[in-house]
Amino acid sequence: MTNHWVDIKNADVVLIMGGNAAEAHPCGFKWVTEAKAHNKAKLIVVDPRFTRSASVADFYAPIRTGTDIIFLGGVIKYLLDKDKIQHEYVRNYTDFSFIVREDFAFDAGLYSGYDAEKRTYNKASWDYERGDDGYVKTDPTLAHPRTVYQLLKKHYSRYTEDMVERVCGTPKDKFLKVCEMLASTATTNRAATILYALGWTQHSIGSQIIRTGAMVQLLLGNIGIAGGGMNALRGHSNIQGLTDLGLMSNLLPGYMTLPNEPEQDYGKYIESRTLKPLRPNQLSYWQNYSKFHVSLMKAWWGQSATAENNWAFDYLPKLDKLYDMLQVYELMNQGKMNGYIAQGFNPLAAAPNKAKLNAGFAKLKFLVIMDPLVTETSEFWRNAGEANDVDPSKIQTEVFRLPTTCFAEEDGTLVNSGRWLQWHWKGAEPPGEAKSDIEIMALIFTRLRKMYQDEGGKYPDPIVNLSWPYANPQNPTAEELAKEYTGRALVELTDPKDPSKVTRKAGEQLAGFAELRDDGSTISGCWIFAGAWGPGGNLMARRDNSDPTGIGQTLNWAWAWPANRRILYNRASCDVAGKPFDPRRSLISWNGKFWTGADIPDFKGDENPDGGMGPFIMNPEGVARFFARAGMAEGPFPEHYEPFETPLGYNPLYPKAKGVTSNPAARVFKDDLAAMGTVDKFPYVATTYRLTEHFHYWTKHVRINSILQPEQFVEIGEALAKELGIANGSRVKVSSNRGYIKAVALVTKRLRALTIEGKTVHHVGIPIHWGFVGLAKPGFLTNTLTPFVGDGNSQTPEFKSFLVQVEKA
Ligand SMILES: Nc1nc2c(c(=O)[nH]1)N[C@H]1C(S)=C(S)[C@@H](COP(=O)(O)OP(=O)(O)OC[C@H]3O[C@@H](n4cnc5c(=O)[nH]c(N)nc54)[C@H](O)[C@@H]3O)O[C@H]1N2
Ligand SMILES: Nc1nc2c(c(=O)[nH]1)N[C@H]1C(S)=C(S)[C@@H](COP(=O)(O)OP(=O)(O)OC[C@H]3O[C@@H](n4cnc5c(=O)[nH]c(N)nc54)[C@H](O)[C@@H]3O)O[C@H]1N2
Ligand SMILES: [Mo]
Repeated sequence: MTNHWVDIKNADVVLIMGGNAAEAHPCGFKWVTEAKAHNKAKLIVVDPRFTRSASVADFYAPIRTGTDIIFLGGVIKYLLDKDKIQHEYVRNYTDFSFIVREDFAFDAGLYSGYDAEKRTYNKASWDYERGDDGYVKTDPTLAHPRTVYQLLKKHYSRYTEDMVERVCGTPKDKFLKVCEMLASTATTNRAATILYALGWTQHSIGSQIIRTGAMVQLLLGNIGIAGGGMNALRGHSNIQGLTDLGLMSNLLPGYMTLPNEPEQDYGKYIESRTLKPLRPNQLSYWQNYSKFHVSLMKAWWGQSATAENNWAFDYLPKLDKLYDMLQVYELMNQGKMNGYIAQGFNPLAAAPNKAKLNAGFAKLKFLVIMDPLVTETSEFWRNAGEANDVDPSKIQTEVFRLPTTCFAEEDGTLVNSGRWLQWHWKGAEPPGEAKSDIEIMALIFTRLRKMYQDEGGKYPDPIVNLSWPYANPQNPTAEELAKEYTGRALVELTDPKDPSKVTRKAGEQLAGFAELRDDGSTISGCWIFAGAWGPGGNLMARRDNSDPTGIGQTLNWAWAWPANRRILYNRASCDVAGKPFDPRRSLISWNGKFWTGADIPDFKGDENPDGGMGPFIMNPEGVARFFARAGMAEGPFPEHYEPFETPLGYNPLYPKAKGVTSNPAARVFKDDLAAMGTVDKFPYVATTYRLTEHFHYWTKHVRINSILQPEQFVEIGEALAKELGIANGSRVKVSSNRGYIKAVALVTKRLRALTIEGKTVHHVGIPIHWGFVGLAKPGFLTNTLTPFVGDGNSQTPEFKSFLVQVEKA
């Protein structure tokens, strides 16, 4: 979230699109209720299903799955045509006036630089034009035909309200009503927030859907203000912490990136990430990359990371390719993996195309499961009587189950969607043989290290030199780890301007990332967390909910990254001179000497507004981007592509063009492309989702949840049920090109047929929670059906839109 849960109460308009907060985030949803009750906020829900969020909305509009870019692109066109944009904001705080290179082009669904063979782009032309001074050229009049503004206007001119109705199936009057409600927040005294989750992410064009939403918010001046923002409602309680700590295959902690294979040179690695300002007087905060990076390497390898060995740069793996989830199961299927560790992860249930997962696991030599529960993955070899089962007598995979504790049985911290690190305390002793994840990993690590010490190996250095300074090496404490990832001084630090002044004693915790250095004198395992455990102690454990300004800025409750800042880009809540656009919900302001207010300024604290520094200090431009440059896999402006399994079979933006029906830069492998189903055999659009009464695949082990939702069902609209002669409560078989499931039919008014390009399209709704272990009635894994294809940027699978056939069972 750019903002945070409590801040939702400040909104005048709430758009829930691509999520179902009332059911998947019922506790957070209370802030929507607060906004409605105390702020007269209007709630809009856009969803293919009439959800519980929709049932309390002021306005609901249906949409076909996977077409949100058409819808939001239509909103962009509406706002530009009707001049419902916040001019001062857009002119000063975005790249509207920037001039794009002459060789940048877009034609019939493809941007310049496409390589059809490799299904990727050479992105060189996706950039701004530079002047002789090295800075980007601009045209403040916006008249130049290659300004971002002109290109944007041209790009979305095709996204008409008729196109929205034809492609999304959203009736025109409903679409226009949503536009009108959003447009009401283009003024400085009104704010809209966008809340989204998997209905936007789980598509082969998911990241670009989210960008389109962000562009709408920028036009309206809704980023950086109270009650505004782009708010990703995250999933598991600590999934935000997972990405923060760099657990994606290509990330290092704090959104730094691993080197790629050609990047063997440390100097060049650092230089390419130390982004120089693209406009005069901009801060471009990533210029501090080396300070964050060296402090990380010192945290990991201590005295073995020295200036002489480039801070142990050789210890870092260099990526030959991305190792995202889809890649890993592809490699497993190719027989290129020996072992796999699933820690707190049930991939057989959670990943797409169960048959492919099963085939992959069957090729492993060993599979390690770290989990408090028995999972489907740990019993993938069991013949549960489903199609695509493996034959246990024919496979060699050895499965090890290591029982772990769960969060309630240990101390630690969880990062919520609002970026708050909240400490929690152990509430119970673990049962049986369970050990904490930390202890299990420490035990594996210390044994591995001993083997390398005793027996040597190809490259033992990164293992034997790993810094492991914990009191009990076999079981580090949460406190020890927290102090390490937040950061401390290794030696006495002095003020660079006045070396006689000691700023930190050796061993003292640091107050924030501004204190990090690239000379090896500081450590921080995750620079964005620096200060969370500061010189004064553990700020994550704070529980003071006082809210001095009444807008939910409880700065003494827990700690938010970065720097305890609650609302990102909050400099943009003020005009150029530093005066709040909306004094009623002021976050910060310039008092003549420094920035101050209800939040921690997202800016240089003493930067005089006269200098012209932009509010988006992480971007080298200093402003927000409509034109994403080379940042995205499929192009600088989001474009609509159909889901890989499309009910149309063509892209309605260019019905005759080849190769642009679905995302030309998606994550997909050859065999999986061949396994896509077509509309002649699989005529209905399926989407998958969760229920309030279950949490994924674990609560089926809990008696009360299994009583609340005992048996697998699929939702079918009344019109389709009638057409197929299916009665409510009867059993149906739902198949895709990859397999089938059988479940009870729930015939409902909540799923209505849509008219798309003149033909009737039905949606089928499939909850995800059933499987073959647990107390609930055994069911089929929903992911038997889903296609093995993902977003080109995040590699998130397309769980939300695929084709199925439905028959009586
Ligand atoms: N009770 C409960 N709560 C949970 C979870 C759980 O398992 N149980 N899981 C947690 C996790 S890990 C996550 S990631 C979150 C997920 O939170 P959500 O994303 O809110 O959960 P989903 O049920 O997947 O809901 C997605 C919604 O998007 C809609 N949708 C599908 N396709 C489209 C589309 O193309 N466009 C639009 N506009 N909408 C679409 C679906 O109809 C559905 O209502 O929930 C978390 N909360
Ligand atoms: N078709 C379809 N597929 C989906 C989705 C969808 O919407 N549709 N949603 C996707 C999403 S958003 C998600 S997040 C995934 C979820 O996929 P998973 O994360 O694989 O699903 P969970 O059942 O939440 O599995 C988490 C496991 O962690 C275990 N666990 C709990 N606490 C601890 C602990 O402290 N330590 C360890 N080691 N284990 C612990 C639980 O017992 C559980 O078995 O599913 C994805 N798959
Ligand atoms: Mo999730």
